[in-house]
This record gives sequence, structure tokens and C-alpha cells, in this order.
Amino acid sequence: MVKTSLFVTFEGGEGAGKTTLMDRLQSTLKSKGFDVLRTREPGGTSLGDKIREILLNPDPLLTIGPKAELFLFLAQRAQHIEQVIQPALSQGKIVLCDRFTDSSVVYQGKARHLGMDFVQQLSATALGDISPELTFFLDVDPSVGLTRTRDTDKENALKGDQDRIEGEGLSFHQLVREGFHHIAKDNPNRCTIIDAMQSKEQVFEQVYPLILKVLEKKHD
Ligand code: T5A
Repeated sequence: MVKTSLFVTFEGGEGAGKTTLMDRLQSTLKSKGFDVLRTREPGGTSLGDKIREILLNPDPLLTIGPKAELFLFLAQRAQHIEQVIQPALSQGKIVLCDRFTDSSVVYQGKARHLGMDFVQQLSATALGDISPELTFFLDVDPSVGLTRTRDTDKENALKGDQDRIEGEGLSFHQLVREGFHHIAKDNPNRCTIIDAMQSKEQVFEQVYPLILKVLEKKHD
């Protein structure tokens, strides 16, 4: 087993193709002998999974204001880092994480109007010294992404029900997309924007070599 710690995050709007890409990256990296931990937010721990159920519950009677929503995301992240991410990195694993702090900055900071700087500053407490070395932002037109998730939900016999955040209007999801572009522009060394309107194969072929390059550098 090859031991190389690397923290990689995957970001983007709804239905951008993160799960699809991460499935392939996980199996390919494992087949090359790397020790890979795959995780996601909200979630990744028992507490995180319970908070996820609350955050994504579409029940209109369950009111969650923007600040409460943010603190729930930060609470699950603090637990996720302490219980899962930090230990895995200390053990020399590659951590592939579906969404992380950039999602809070964009969804709660930009689209919920709490302020991107405000969310970034508040997140620092949960993060400690953990930050992703690489972030891939899968960029897709929100109307295309939302159609993809609806089609997947139907295939999974969920009658096309949308979760609480997915169900926000198109303008909300357009703000999300703008927010990710803003972060990518401000962090060119960490973030790469990937055109997620391309085929699944093309998306993988762009991302995988960039991860390998960083892993090779670590072995030099
Ligand atoms: N959130 C999260 C916040 O508001 N703040 C935070 O701090 C955090 C961490 C999470 C929600 O929480 C919010 C953001 C989200 O709204 P989730 O269920 O985890 O909810 O939602 P997503 O992360 O958006 O996951 P999705 O499953 O909706 O999207 P994926 O994983 O990006 O997409 P994927 O791979 O499942 O693909 C969807 C469909 O598209 C197809 C797939 O086959 C699938 O059918 N597909 C493609 N089709 C054509 N071309 C391609 N290139 C394709 N790639 C995939």
C-alpha cells in the first residue's frame, strides 16, 4: 500500500457529477495501490449523517434560518475533521471529500446572503489547520445539473422529490455557481474549474492526471 497523505475536495452545483467522478477516482487510485478514504459532507460520521437528515429534509414545517443552517454545517464539519479527516491524513491516506468549506462559503455565504468573508472567517474555527491541497470545481449550468438530479431521483424511485436545498429556485443555484467561480479565481493554486458539461470520461481524464502529478511531486 502506497502511503501519501493528500486532501482533495470536490465542489460544484447540484448534479455536477461529483459522485460519478469520485467513484472512478477512488477505484483507479486504489488499483494503483494508494490508500484512499472517500467521504462526504454533510455526513461522514454518525453525527454528520444525523445532521444531514435535518439539513436536507424538505418538510416545509421544518424552518431552518440561514445562520442556524450555517452552524449545523460547521458542527458536522468539526466532527468530520476530528473523527475522520485528520486521522486519515495522519495515517498517510488520500482523502477524497465530496464538498467541504467552499460549499458553506458559497451556499450559506453567497446564496443565503450571510457574506462569503463572514462564513470563511467563522469556518476557520472548525477547520483548525486542515485545508484541502486540491479542489476540483465541477462547473455545470444549474438547469442542466438540476435536471440530472431529478432524473437520478426518478430512477431511484424517489418520485422526483427534491431535498431542501436542491429545491431552491434557479436564481439561488446561479448564485452558487457564481460563488464557486469567485473562490476559484481567488485560489488558483488550489482550485481547478472543470467543465462538467463534458462527458463523464472527459471529466475523469482531466482530473486524474492532476491528482497523479501532485502525488508524484510528493514522492520526489
Ligand atoms: N451544502 C453542503 C451546503 O449548503 N453547505 C455546505 O457546507 C455543504 C457541505 C448536499 C447539499 O448540501 C449543500 C449542497 C447540497 O445542496 P447532496 O445530496 O450531497 O446534498 O448533493 P450534491 O452534493 O449536489 O450531490 P448530487 O448527487 O446532487 O450531485 P453530484 O454527486 O455532483 O452528481 P452525480 O455524480 O450524482 O450525478 C448526477 C447525475 O448526472 C449524471 C450521473 O450519471 C447521475 O445520473 N452525470 C452526468 N451526465 C452527463 N454528463 C456528465 N459528465 C455526468 N456526470 C454525472
